[in-house]
Amino acid sequence: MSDSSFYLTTPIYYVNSVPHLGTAYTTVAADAIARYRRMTGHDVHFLTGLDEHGQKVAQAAEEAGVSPQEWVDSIAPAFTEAWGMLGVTNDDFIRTTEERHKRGVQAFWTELFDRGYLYQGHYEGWYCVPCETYFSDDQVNEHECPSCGRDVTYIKEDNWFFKLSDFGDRLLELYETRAAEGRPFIRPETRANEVISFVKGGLRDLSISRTTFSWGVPLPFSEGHVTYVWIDALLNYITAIGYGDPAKAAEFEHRWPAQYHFVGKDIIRFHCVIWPAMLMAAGLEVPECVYAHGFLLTKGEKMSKSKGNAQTPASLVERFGVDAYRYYFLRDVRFGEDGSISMESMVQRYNGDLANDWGNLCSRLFNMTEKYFGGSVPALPHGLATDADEKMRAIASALPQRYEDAMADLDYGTALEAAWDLIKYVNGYIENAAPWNLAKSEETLPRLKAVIFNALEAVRIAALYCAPVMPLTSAEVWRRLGLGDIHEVTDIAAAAAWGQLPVGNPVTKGEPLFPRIYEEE
Ligand code: ME8
Repeated sequence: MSDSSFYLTTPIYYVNSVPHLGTAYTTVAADAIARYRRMTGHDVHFLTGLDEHGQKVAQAAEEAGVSPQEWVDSIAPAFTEAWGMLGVTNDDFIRTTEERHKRGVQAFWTELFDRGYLYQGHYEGWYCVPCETYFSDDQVNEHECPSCGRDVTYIKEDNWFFKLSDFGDRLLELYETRAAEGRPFIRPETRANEVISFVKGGLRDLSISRTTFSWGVPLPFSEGHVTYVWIDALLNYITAIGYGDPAKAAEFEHRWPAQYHFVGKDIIRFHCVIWPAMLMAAGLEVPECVYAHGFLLTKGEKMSKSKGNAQTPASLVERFGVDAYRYYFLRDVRFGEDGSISMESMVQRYNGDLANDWGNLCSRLFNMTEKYFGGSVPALPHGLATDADEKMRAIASALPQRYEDAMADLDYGTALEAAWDLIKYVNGYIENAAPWNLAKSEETLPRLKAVIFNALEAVRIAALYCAPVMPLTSAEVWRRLGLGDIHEVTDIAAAAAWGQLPVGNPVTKGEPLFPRIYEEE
């Protein structure tokens, strides 16, 4: 990985249903980081995609009376469309049925085979098709999957195994040394204990192939075996950036290891135990960090396809708009922890933070600029700075570091709060300065100019720091301030330095950014 390379990924989602608020949550959170890191000058590569193999897909296709490929092809567009609608700026979209992926998976198996980490054996035990997970007798109670509660099946197969049990000590050492170095492999760190005790409990070798169906990537050295779907899926993180393709060796070298794998806490063991062990076995570096966030809950329950309470993002976007959607989930749910979501809290956030604080500030201010200065940025008179002006500059100057610290911690709420401190201050500043009174006399004209200039400048800066989460409205605020494309900013801290709003720039009023929503609508 080169210094500026910043590779981040989401899980690749199962194609057994369309995107819902849960899968959108991980994807939007990753997008906000990708956008922010582009604005801090990083060479970002943001990957998402689809997990298209496995027994579950094969069964779903059979029930639908189509081939598995036809089945996955019919669902894939729902994901690309949903991510497009949510303003997700992934640089690549991998589907595990693509040739580049299959080639990479086979290259990986050849490598592990040559290194002596694979052997043939017999598997007998439980399997949950919806979770695509193996379970031992002691994990299964009354034929129920310990993870999703649905029925498990008993399978007996001659499979290939990966010597996962060889890696317990090396994994524990990884968790420990990384934590000691202050760059934990598993985050939030509160989740590490669960993984550590699982590894300490002793790892069993892992069955990595299936023989009773054929919908998967064939093992290159053993006919009739297809790759176990989870292993197939994990490899997407390297096949997408060129692993196994000699023509892409330089790209792989540049991008790998990933900075972040964003996942939900449901799939932490796959990512924090099996995945790093696979990489170690292949002689590859492990990622910088696996971040396992919490669940979105509705009425106290995990939102999921299997519970039937999964909602699609479209209806919320229709009502609130894309930016408010993104804002709500990142502002109201503490990343890393479970969070309850509801229509009431969404309306409240929308009306309070977005319509009242941010949207209203822009409307009032742009209106006043038009009214008092014919819609052009007034010059800031020299030597008239008041304490209130100084304080605003101080809040604005502290914003870049506060925001950076919070985003480095993936603490979106605190990052947004830092931006909101500025927005709220400007609202109070305008209220106290009362430009409508200053406009009444020639004598107070210089002060009026100063107040409007300072407030516009603060809004310019606030828009920069809203942009990773609310890209559309931030771009619009910059347009209304007569500025260039906010998405082209590659040094956000330098762009946020005070005093860069060009005097005389045309300022336009425009429609309200966040029209108020009434509960009964
Ligand atoms: O597990 N709250 O795919 P999947 C928050 N294909 N996030 C949620 C959520 C909720 N209620 N529900 C789902 C798979 N998610 C595998 C991944 S990766 C190599 C293979 C998010 O479609 C969260 O990120 O079941 C979770 O980990 C993921 O969707 C599961 O997606």
